[in-house]
Amino acid sequence: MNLPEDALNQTNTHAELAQDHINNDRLQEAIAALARFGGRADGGVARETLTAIDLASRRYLIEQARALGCEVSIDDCANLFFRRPGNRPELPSVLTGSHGDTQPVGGKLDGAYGVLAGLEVIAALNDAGITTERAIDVVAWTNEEGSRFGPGAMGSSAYVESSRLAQYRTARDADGIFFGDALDNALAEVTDVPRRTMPQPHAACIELHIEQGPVLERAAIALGVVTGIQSVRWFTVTCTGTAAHAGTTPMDERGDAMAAAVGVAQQLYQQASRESVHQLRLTLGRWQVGPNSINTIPGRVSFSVDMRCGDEAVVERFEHTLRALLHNATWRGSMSVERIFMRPPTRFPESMLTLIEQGCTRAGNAAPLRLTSGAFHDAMYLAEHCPTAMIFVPSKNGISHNAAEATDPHDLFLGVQALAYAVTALASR
Ligand code: HGY
Ligand code: MN
Ligand code: MN
Repeated sequence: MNLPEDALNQTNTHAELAQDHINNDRLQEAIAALARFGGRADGGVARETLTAIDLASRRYLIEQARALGCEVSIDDCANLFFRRPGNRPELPSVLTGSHGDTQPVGGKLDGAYGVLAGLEVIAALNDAGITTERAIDVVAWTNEEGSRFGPGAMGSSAYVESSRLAQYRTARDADGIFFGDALDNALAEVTDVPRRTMPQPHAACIELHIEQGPVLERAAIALGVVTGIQSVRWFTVTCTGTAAHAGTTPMDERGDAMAAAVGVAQQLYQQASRESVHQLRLTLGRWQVGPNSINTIPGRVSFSVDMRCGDEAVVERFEHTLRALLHNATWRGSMSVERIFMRPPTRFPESMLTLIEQGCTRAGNAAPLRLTSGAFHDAMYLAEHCPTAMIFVPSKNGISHNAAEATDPHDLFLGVQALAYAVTALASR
């Protein structure tokens, strides 16, 4: 959209003013305050989606947003929206934010940083006395992590395609609780918050997030312009044998499900090392053993498979290898595999990358680095809904999904400044 000269000047002025009104002390206090919801003695955060702690943190965010003058609403997947109205309500809003839930042992920043950054941008616009043309929506997505209920990014994927929600409602956590029941319970807690239809049109979406990897830190560059997100697939592999006595059953007469599962796991790691040249990443993060007794031969073992790669052909080949392994297995038990999550690579549009680069360069007074995200994010679904992009800040030692997750406070500040510039420019058009 080509703006007349004076409108273009006002856009840039507003973007620069918003950037310059970001308040670092307020930002750091907000990060510390939200981290208290599920705060751990080791400095990490345990706030899995739709737990009582997550619901309490949501109530806190609602209060913070209302204190900033935002209109708060919630949709059928309990995605929370904090809206700062614009001059022209008929125009699609600009969306920013991230997820509020964490890993079972997570950090203060994964997800939370992006939500709080959006609220800080609104506070800066309030301080600067700026009214944008378009409304700005800050979102806290439900269940991005997918660790309590699989798959990941449930809230954002249901937002862009609401037919997904029915299936998601049947997901169960380790205690057998249905996502649908946890969702209904969460919605019942916020009867003071109007329900919002999903999806809604948006002019653009920008998600600010920590990198969760080592690239920016090794390059000694404070801001990253994310060009896309690599492919991801999740599976559950189940080996079913025969539970039996550990002391009386001869080794050659066992239906040992653990022996079978470990054999498959070893072959998967060998395949992954053959594909490591393509940067394939394999994680077998969750194992369930039945009956899980020290002196009973495991009768049932299931384990999760998380595989990622920038090259979809590599992931496709790996899935084929996995399925062939199970099909050709020769042992007295049975093996099965279920794919529970699949997302091809995401690419963000150049027009958004250029705008993000402007905001990063002005904030950091240095050129940002372009990189692909190794982690998945809600932005991978919003990218199919509206022009979308992401901004990264470095993670210390590249660590995340760990209590030690941390980012230099000044880098956190620069990231929000870059976000303020880009969101305000988009909302002023
Ligand atoms: O697993 C992921 O990539 C995201 O951090 N949940
Ligand atoms: Mn995240
Ligand atoms: Mn995460």
